[in-house]
Amino acid sequence: MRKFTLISHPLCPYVQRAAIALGEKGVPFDREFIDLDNKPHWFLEISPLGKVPLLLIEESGQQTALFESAAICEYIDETQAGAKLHPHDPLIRARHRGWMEFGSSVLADLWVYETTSDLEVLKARGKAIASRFRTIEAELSGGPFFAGEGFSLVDAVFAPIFRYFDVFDAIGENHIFDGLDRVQKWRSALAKRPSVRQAAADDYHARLVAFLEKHQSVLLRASTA
Ligand SMILES: N[C@@H](CCC(=O)N[C@@H](CS)C(=O)NCC(=O)O)C(=O)O
Repeated sequence: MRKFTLISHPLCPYVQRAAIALGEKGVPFDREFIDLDNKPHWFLEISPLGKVPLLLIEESGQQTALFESAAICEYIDETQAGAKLHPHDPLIRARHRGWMEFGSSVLADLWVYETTSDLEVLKARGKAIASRFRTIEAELSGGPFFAGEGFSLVDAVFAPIFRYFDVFDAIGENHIFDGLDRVQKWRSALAKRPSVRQAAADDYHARLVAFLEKHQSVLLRASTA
């Protein structure tokens, strides 16, 4: 019997990917939250990059630490029962891996977008993110999910990205999804998915606002309209 523990941070979108994949497969797991500003010694010893998520797997007295969210998600998909989260066809699977990486590039833009105290930087990153979503709009078809009816790891990557905007939209207008009907429908379908809802803490919104305040984010005082 394997025991899973997800080493987490409450705001980390990469952690949420792994939690969503575990949730989709109905796998019970424990979560342990760490302070990334004061990383515990035991964590640094087992995390090669010093980053969350880590998935600790205990089996027959042995513990293995998996790192990197994409590797963790694929391991979960390959070893746990339930609907497959990666396509069977190698060509389509490779495309999905590409879109997962695309999601990581959106996260890189989002980091600057949410932490900058410079309005011009905020506007430029907002445009860059909107452009990324226009690219995705062209890739989406009937929905409700990225690849249609079946939930995939690409959905697990984008659900935490959309969760940021649930908070940003409550702060002010950003127009990032204007005119992107398919992206907006995809975003709403993901927000309703139980695995997505359960992947973040109940106080996520308040924590993200506190994070923005800590960084003196210009998002808190300016609309990019
Ligand atoms: N490529 C990694 C990125 C993980 C990542 O950037 N995690 C952040 C938190 S969201 C982290 O642990 N940062 C701590 C640090 O870089 O010191 C993955 O996909 O797992």
